[in-house]
Amino acid sequence: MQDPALAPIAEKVYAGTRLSAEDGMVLLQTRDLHTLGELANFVRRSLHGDTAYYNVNRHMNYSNLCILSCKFCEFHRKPGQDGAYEYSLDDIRKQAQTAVDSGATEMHIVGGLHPKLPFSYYTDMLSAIRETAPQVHIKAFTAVEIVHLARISKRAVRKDFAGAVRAVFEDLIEAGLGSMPGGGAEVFDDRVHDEAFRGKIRSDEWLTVHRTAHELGLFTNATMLYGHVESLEDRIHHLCMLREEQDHAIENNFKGRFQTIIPLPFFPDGSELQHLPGPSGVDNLRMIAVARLMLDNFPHVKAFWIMQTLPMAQVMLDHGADDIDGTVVWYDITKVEGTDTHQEVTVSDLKRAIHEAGYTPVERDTLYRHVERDGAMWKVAEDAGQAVTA
Ligand code: V47
Repeated sequence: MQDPALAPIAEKVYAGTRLSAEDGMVLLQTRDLHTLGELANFVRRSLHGDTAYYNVNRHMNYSNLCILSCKFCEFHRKPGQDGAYEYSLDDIRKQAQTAVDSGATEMHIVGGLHPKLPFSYYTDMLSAIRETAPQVHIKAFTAVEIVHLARISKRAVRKDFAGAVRAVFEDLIEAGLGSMPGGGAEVFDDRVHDEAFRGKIRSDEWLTVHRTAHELGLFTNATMLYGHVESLEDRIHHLCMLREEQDHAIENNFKGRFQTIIPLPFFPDGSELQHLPGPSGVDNLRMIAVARLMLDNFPHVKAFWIMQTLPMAQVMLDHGADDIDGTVVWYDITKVEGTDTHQEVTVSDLKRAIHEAGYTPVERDTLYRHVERDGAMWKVAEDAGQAVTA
């Protein structure tokens, strides 16, 4: 061990003791990446052995029109602006059919906060997908979209925020919603919020939306967008808040929980923050490891290969990550610098990458149940329960 400051933290990790925010700060600043990776790998291997998960999914961004103008986001457009679009129900049905044809187990659906579309558009969207692709799991709408839907469906958001959100979820679940993605969390800090994404919901609202989803039995994910105007303290605070929220779900026996943390490296290009350098490879590796070590009650850590790149995701499997996400991706929100916005790899590419990194590839569905596949045909393995609960 090169950094003696890591010794007491290592003791805690091997004893299964929860790390403090101060420990998190030491981990984020150490130059001893080797020991950091080793500790994260210890936790990752005790939860998942040599399994590395991937899935077969399709992303659909139904519209890029957005009433917000977050500085880090280069996806949003205003009405009439070049490149603005929105999908019709027919477009959505076609996307659902493509998901079926490509053997996807999941559609991951998010969009901007559209200025005009009525609430019925969203429930019709889910119903249309349900009809066209009954087997495909619908993971849709970030917390900020859910709040937008509560507002446009004229629910009493101001008077009873949680009640309004609950009512929206009930309608969406009835129309086919299966779970929630982790987007829109950014970094839970008011200064960063006001500087980089003013107008978006704040941390307490983001967490209330996820809490309500968990109460209703929905599994959700959580992200952290880092490498922009936040401080290292902000990152640790963000992780601690997520950990607390997960404690709450566990203590209250909610049927739903957070499944995975997805650290998202900020890509400056095309955004209003493009003067910033964005995080380095070392920072990305460190963030995955620290997320694994701090979030002792999250079963999974996802190295989203689209944003991390596949070679980095391979290395991350040894630094705390157990999941690299999907194969067939149609993604505009999160483009990787210098590449096409539509990323696609085959199952064989992902399996090869995982094998090469020394792990056993396991296809999962959205809820981390193992999947048995024959080409585009698939089923959840008979012995597949919820894979791991941390
Ligand atoms: O919410 C926006 C982020 C998120 C930029 O739940 C940016 O399984 C980097 O949430 N640079 C969307 N990131 C992606 C997301 C996600 C991805 C994969 C899996 C899951 C899951 C969720 O992308 C947004 C925002 O935080 N983002 N702009 C940018 N310039």
